Amino acid sequence: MSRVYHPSDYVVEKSLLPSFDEYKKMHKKSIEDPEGFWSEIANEFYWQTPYQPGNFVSYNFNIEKGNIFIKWMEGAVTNVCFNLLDRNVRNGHGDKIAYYWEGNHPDDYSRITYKKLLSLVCQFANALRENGIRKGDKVSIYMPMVMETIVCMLACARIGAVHSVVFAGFSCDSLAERMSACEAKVLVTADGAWRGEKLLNLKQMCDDAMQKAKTKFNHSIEKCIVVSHLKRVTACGKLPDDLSSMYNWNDDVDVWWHDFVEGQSTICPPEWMEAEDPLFMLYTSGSTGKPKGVLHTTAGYLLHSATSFRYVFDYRDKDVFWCTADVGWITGHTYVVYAPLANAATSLVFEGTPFYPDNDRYWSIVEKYKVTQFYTAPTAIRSLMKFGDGLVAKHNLQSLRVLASVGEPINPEAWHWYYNVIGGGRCSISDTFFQTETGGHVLTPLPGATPMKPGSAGFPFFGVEPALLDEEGKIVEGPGEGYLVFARPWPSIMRTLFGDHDRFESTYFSKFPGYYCTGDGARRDEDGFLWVTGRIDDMLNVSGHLMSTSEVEGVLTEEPRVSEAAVVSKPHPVKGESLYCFVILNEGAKFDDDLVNCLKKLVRGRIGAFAAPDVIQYAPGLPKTRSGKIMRRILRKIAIGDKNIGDTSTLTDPSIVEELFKNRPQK
Ligand code: 6R9
Repeated sequence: MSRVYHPSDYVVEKSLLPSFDEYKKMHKKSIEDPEGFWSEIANEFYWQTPYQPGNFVSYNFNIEKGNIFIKWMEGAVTNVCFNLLDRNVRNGHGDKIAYYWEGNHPDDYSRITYKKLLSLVCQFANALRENGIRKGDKVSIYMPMVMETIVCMLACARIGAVHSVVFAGFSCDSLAERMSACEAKVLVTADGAWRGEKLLNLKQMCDDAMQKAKTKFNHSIEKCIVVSHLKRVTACGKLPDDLSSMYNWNDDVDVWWHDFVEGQSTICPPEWMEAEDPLFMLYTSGSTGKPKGVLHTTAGYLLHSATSFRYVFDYRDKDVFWCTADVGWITGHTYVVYAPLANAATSLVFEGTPFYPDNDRYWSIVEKYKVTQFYTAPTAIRSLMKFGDGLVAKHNLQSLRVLASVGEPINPEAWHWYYNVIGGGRCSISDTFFQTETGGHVLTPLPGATPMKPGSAGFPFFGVEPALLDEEGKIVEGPGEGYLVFARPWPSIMRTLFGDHDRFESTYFSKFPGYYCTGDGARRDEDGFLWVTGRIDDMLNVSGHLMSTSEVEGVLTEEPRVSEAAVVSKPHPVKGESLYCFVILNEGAKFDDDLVNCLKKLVRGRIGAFAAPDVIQYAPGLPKTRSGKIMRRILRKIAIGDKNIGDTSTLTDPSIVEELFKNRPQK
């Protein structure tokens, strides 16, 4: 029964794509003639060796016919950093602002032009080269949202090193695991950073991670490059008088960023890269076992990220684009770093939180910089909605034209608030569905062109051919629900999981031969709109952070008092989902507040603060089938207190269900 919203005249007037018919025509061309469609876009970029016509894309998506592979523009040679910076400077954008930087404290801000960014990138790239970093070497990045983070990523791209950014909210265990898995030679970090009034001891986390990497994974970091950040920003809480007491310093490994780049030339010849050479990898949680190193390559990622940015945000010259995502996520990689720069855009990088110094920080930033496109996550929208409309009304948000959302399904209530209160009923909303694995948007409305329904991610982006499949792999035509899959590659789909092509094939291509399987479910309505309904594997999405239930269960059972654990997702009004954990105890162990607190702390420490469980429930046993499988469907019902649990006849001990209902913590 959802209403259709058509793009307002305000958006349509000068839109790059002013009608739905125009979208359909372009989408059709992108499917029928990928080479014709994408080569036109490729022509805007610089190629050291141009692509060979006729060989634009080759792939195998069918595991029954052999190995899965995807290649775009084979034979072409280029450098992504050169296209983002040198090309734009040569085209007259040297003095254009690439980024406004807004610090955690409102008194801290700066800006940087394309020309200046290029020279900083070259200096850092030269320093990396001087220290022996070459094409194919891996660089881990554990940083706050500061300019050096972007400089470092682009410097890697310039010399062909492969960066692996680890979100600075991850624990030192997670960092140790990720930097060892990618065999990083270098780790780049900062001494610390403020998030609101909270001090993040980043260097100390890196010290612990380097130690763990050595003892647990036998992996050593050659150089740890540290940005001296705390001294140059306003302290938002207590700081030790002697900053050096916050961390260890090992002269053999640690070096300050400013010393590292000292005396380096601002000119650095790029490493010319093959179209399918790796650009970066980014770790994401897998439903079982270790995190997956999603690998993206050069030419295809450049094409798709640049194109999606242009159309999905309807970016125009003089616009100020703001994506609030941290660069530790794919959204930050693509839509804070690579895509805006590929379009010579001006964008904003924000270091802080929406709640500091006040709950209207986002709106005051929109007003201060006259932001035209604002891109955030439903969890942020929901948490800001709670403070009412008054805080929004204090600010002039007239500059906004396009609003966008990413990370999880946006509930219609939040959508309407975003549309009416933030967008004043005048802006388009792009509900962008994508994944670390897809590199860029794959389902999304396009401002000016696509009608919108609150909560629907709309239609496929150019080059993307979605399908819904039932459990048997049969295509669901017309209205219906099923597994969301894609029938062909678009340029920025991942190419492999680093070091584990078998896992790549089995995770994404084995369930339905011939298709890339997203792991999400989706519904198509009678008007053809697609609605992503959420994960269908054992994954949780808490405030847009993906994690697997088995990952959390593994941590819970590390506690000696716990013998078995089962984790399910429980709907949460702000976070979208939250963790509800059942634990079975070892003989003689007691379930008390101490245990609950220990377990919560353990999960925070092992995975990250965002993973902290909301509820831990004592379980005398778990509902299991005769084959020993935990029936999570029933646990999810217990978590929400819904006694309507359906058939329990396959359980070995149905009485356990009643006991678990009785045991629910009273909160
Ligand atoms: C970009 C990003 C991917 C998972 C994805 C899905 C969920 C992302 C969504 C959405 C509904 C949207 N997701 N965007 N669900 N509507 N607009 O978040 O990447 O961290 O890899 O997560 O997030 O479940 O499969 P990533």
